Amino acid sequence: MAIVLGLDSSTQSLSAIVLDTEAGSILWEETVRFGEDLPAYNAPHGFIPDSPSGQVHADPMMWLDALDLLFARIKSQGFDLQSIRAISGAGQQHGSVYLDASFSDRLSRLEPKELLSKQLTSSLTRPTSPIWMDGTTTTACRQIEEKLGGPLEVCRRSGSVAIRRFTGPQIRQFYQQSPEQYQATARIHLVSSFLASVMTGSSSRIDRGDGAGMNLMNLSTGGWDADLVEATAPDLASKLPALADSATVIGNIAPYFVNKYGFSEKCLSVLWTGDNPSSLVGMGAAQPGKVVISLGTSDTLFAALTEPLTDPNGFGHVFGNPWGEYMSLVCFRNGSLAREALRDELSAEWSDFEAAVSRPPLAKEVMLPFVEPEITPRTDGAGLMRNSSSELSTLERIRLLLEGQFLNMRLHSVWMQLQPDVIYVTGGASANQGICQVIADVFGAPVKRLSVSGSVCLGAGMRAAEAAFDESKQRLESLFCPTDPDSKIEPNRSLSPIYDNKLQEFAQLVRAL
Ligand code: ADP
Ligand code: XUL
Repeated sequence: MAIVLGLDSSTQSLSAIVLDTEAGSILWEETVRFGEDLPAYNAPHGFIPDSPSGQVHADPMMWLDALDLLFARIKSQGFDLQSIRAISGAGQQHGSVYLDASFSDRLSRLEPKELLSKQLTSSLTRPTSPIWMDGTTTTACRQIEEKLGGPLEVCRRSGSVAIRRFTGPQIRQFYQQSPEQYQATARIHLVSSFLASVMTGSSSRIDRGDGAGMNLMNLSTGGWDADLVEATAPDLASKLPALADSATVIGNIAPYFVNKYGFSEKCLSVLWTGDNPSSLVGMGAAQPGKVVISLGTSDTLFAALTEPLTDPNGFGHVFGNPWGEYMSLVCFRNGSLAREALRDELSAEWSDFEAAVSRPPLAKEVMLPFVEPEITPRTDGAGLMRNSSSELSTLERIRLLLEGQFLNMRLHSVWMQLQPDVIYVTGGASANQGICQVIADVFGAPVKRLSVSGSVCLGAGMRAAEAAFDESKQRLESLFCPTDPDSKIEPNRSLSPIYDNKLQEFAQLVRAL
């Protein structure tokens, strides 16, 4: 039984949770918001704004400054970081960091008097990191699929057709557009393995759960797929870290953190995973049976699987499950930022999203919720399309947007063959009752939250305890993943026929795009 730290480097923030796994309690929570707390990076939502069309990158040095700021804050508020015995973390999936041969050496002699960013920035061969919101790699995707013999073959091997935000197509595009920098690159890390490397002071391996989001890993062997790697870029095999099981202890924490923030030199560092696989663990959903909807910057729906079931339509994914076999996932780019955009356009508040469900739905109206380019279905700028032009009130517009988001989710998760008795929700927007009510009504299933919010961070802490000290998964789940007894939201079943009709109407609008 131990004190462990879980970290979550997500799109918009870096969060920490400290768990006491003996008492079953949370000792500390802290968040650094990239936009507010690191304004010098001029990234209000964690990514670089006003980039060329479709390009979404972030500054990896911002993630390092967030680490320094996070630990400085926790220390200055009096929490004794020496008590922590193991750390793990999770990163936003698919994003990649490009480093030259000096990276390992610099990691091994990090100087506590300087910031991490100052000491590691010269190792970057690509100054910014493409993240999951980037949609610029259509050509690279097509080329990889052609070389492999088509999208279905890429999907059969890697669990997904070639996907624009996935790391392989991003690497191919970098090699094609910047061959010299590509050649100077000795290591390509995911966000998760990059931050794990920094925390450990040596280049980390990649967890198979997160590695499955690259279009480079072979799901059935659990290793890099030689044909996919070759089709992606020359010499890529030598630039990729090895893959490893999620429960791998990769070393002790780097001396930098011991000397600067007072961590124990015996503190163990456990491999990091992706944010969605980590959330699966933190929601207590690593065994098949629970369906989770995560409402963060992206909206995702996911569930554990024992067999890799792939999406015949090419939108869904199979990732590794850190505490099981596989997980299926479908991801939507128009999540919280689309809700924020409509909120701001209407000069509304989140309380209006709560109030939007207080009146009956408009039975015949549907809205496509694509404020921004969408991943599922792939569309670059459909906007908020509707099937009518009638005048709407503010609350009606909000409700239609929410219905559109969750009709889209229902439509694109049919392939998972799930029939949830309960849907478990997490992520920033899951605090909103109105949003949860629309989910319950559209899916016709009750919605519940867990007592501990922040399932990505929680999952990282639980993984650290299991991997470093062999603590029982069942015990960790029973301690940290109980449902909040007051949170159950029942669906209004009388609305089910209306939403069944709306789903047909919605599917037609999508087909016409
Ligand atoms: P990520 O982990 O991807 O950075 P979070 O899970 O922290 O994202 O969620 C952040 C989002 O939650 C914000 O962009 C915001 O739009 C949304 N959010 C926060 N509070 C509410 C609320 N009360 N109602 C609706 N959305 C909310
Ligand atoms: C999943 C995906 C996003 C990111 C950021 O495929 O792209 O959910 O992991 O959260």
